[in-house]
Amino acid sequence: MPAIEKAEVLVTGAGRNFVTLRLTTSDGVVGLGDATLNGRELAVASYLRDHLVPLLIGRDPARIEDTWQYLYRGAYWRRGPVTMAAISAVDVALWDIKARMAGMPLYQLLGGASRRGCLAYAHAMGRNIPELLDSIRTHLETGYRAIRVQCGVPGMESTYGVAADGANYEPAHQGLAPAESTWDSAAYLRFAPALMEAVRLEFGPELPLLHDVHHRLTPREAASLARSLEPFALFWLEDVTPAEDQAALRFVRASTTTPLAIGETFNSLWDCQLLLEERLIDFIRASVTHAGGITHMRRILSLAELHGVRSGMHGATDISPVGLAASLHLGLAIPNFGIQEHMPHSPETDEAFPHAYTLTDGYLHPGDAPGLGVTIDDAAAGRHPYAAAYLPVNRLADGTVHDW
Ligand code: EZ4
Ligand code: CO
Repeated sequence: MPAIEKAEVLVTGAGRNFVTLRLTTSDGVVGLGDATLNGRELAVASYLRDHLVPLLIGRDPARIEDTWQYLYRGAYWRRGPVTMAAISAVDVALWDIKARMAGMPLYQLLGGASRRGCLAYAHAMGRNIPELLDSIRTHLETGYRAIRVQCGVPGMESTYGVAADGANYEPAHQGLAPAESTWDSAAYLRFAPALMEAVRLEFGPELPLLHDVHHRLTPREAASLARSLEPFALFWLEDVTPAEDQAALRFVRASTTTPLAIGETFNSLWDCQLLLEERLIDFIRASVTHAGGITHMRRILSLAELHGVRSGMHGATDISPVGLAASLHLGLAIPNFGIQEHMPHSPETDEAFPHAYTLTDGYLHPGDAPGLGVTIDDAAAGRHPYAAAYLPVNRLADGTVHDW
């Protein structure tokens, strides 16, 4: 029986901070798992190094389900983003090993391809409407077929999803404390319908449009926004309310026909159980990286399928190429795939994580290399050390801390 012989926790700042688990078996088979938790990276690195790695050495890499149960139930302390990111990394690395041993791309072990590729959506943004329209045009020229639109709000200095300098948007900022931003729900609610109207006028009714509210509204405000956007027929409206309050979406759901997506911060089935069982959402945003790996995400997506909810896995740059590849293998195989978020990684990140996945005509495909199809280039990763970085903290005009 082969055994897990080596377990390395690799921390790099290649393009941004990433934590990767690399398992090596006694047969020399290597598997990778993404353990990146944006702004709290070293907590997961420690959880892995100090608590999981000692338990992994000598275990049978073939026993994926048993290892998952051992690490989840066996800890007594269940769930939480740090624990679940660590378990996810172990789980994905074991699936990578199993698929490499089988000589197959992982999606083959998950039931084979259910589609030609995973429809991706790009992030378009502008500090104002003309800049946003240009950004949408550029992304359509690149081949994307679905676009998330985020725009600066008149009267607000900055907002989620829009780079202050018009460059690529990256929400985490290097430094020893978070940057702070100011938020005004009323200004945003006044502006949002005009924004979507301008986009529809320019690009017509067919282009799938997405928008991320990023957890900032009350249920009443969210319902009002979702209703005001109905004429513009969004593909989805994301994270309208703070995600830990599942029951808040009952009122929003009952108030509007705008499709709803939520869940990028979820880390277990229990975070979305009510949403799925009561059919309060259309798309579940949970990711392989943060919600327990392939093993647990399959359960989430199976429950979602039962209730007519489709996948919309989180795919921002803080999901590493290892995490994105895992999402693509799963997304290609499941029956209820919806869409995959795609925020291209920087050249430094791509160089550190050579990968087989491709983007063609707006569709991502995991490729046909055995396993996940991703490796880590130690030299390239090693050239960029970890540097502390945080997601911003949001405040209202009077200084009250608000959801970011
Ligand atoms: O704020 O990935 O839909 N995408 C998002 C992202 C998240 C970051 C958090 O780490 O909301 O921009
Ligand atoms: Co989001």
